[in-house]
Amino acid sequence: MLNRRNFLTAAVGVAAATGLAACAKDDGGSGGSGGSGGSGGDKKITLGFAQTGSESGWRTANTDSVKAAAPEAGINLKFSDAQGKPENQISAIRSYIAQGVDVIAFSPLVVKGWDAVLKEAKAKKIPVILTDRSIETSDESLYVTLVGSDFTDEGRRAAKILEKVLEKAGHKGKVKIAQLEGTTGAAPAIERAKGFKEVMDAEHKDDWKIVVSQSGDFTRAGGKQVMQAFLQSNPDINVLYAHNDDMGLGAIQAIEAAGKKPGKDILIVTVDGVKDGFAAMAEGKINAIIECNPLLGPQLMDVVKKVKNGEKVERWVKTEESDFMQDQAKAELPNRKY
Ligand code: GYE
Repeated sequence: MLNRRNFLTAAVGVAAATGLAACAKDDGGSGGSGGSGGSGGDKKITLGFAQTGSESGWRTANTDSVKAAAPEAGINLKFSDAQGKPENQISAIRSYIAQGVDVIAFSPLVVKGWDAVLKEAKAKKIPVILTDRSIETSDESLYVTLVGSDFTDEGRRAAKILEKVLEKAGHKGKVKIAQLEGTTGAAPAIERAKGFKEVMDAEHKDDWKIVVSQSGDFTRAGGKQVMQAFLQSNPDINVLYAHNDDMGLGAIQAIEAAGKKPGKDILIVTVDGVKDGFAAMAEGKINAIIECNPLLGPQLMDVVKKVKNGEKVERWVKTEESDFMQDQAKAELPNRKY
């Protein structure tokens, strides 16, 4: 029952990637010299990483993974946390450019607004790697590759697993869905909504309807607050699709406070698969989880080295993931690494 997928992909832009990497600076930031794991020459690679913030359990696991993988790979890491503000991320990237780091990686908070700063990086010949989230740009040469998940597919998988959840619950009648969206303008929010809608429109036009949909900003507090409002405006909701576990967990509190049973009166599908999500699923409060793997650190360091050495990298390095139904939760919980 696990739908897993792994990948490969499109080699578009490899020329741009290698072009950038070939002229990357090698006056390696403040990293000291003689790093053990730097595979190109004897200078340690310095990587500037601009994180989104610490909005969720997923993000904490992602940050820990990046911080642990850098020293293991012999990479000198400069890390910054933008606290949910794109302007902070832009300043962090600018500061990495000023410091002359070898490579910049970042998880773009939102899809738009990066061209100016990325042009500055390009002018200094510093290659940029996107991790986790993608951007919208008219100039594909502004980044080398994206290391992260296929969020549109996660949305499709969420809709497909909801079919199984409804069947298992013996649900009859209209499916009235509340959607808790991620951060407005962020790739995972846009694409998880899009993939879900695609399947819904193609296969369930007559019986499924998203009756309310709003951003809970990927946080527990946001999920709770928005779900409270949903329950007041639409007390007949019978399904919740939350773009991440944390918002789902916040919503569970709101559902219980309203005297309803999460996982029964309201069937719940979330995305991520963090431990707290699995614990709630083991208690019967979440019905299915679409995994989104945050442990991108080792893969990212690998790509950083390749880019720095002028090796070819795929335009999109996708992450391997699984789907889980409630009856798998108890067995899987002890295996969760994040
Ligand atoms: O699903 C959510 C986090 O970009 C994939 O961001 C990431 C998302 C993740 O805050 O929990």
